[in-house]
Amino acid sequence: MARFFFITLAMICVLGANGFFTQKSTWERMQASLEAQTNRRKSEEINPVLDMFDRIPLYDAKQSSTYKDGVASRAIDGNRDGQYHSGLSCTHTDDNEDNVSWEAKMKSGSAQVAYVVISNRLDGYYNRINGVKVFVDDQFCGAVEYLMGVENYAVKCPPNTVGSVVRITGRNQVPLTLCEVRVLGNDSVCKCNSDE
Ligand SMILES: [Ca+2]
Repeated sequence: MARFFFITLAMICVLGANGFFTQKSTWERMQASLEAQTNRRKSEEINPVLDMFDRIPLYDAKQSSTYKDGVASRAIDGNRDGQYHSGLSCTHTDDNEDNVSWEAKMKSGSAQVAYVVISNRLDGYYNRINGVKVFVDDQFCGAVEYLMGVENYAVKCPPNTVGSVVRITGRNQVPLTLCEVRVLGNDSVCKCNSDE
């Protein structure tokens, strides 16, 4: 009888502990989901502001290296699909590279830039985008701070930022993946190459 009692007690302890850890992981998942929703909402709040600007067309995209088929032009193909393998619309530089960078020229020759919006990949490796820096010519606009659940990062440039090349630099030893880069502002500053 005593043996049965101890076996039953042991089973209750095991099941109880299992339930505790299951509840904990459920709680953590709920917290992560809530954080992602909050972050997504914050990023969407800025959308009406972005709608006030024109999208500056880009061309001649280049990057410091290319991993397999993740060519630089994918960041300006008009497709924000963040599924790297099925979407075929995100760039990818080599692994283990320093001085990682991507850049493209503005079709208008020069433009006044308000925001540079980067669409992140959505099938993993999300935080590779953290710390990525955005420049317009030599003007530093800002760096991306990765937030769970956020797909699009709007980096604001200082007032009156004018330039002809948008350049994005990554972190050493971390591949740079950009699913889309949109430059928002006013391209009426200069129509030097408007026939392209
Ligand atoms: Ca794309």
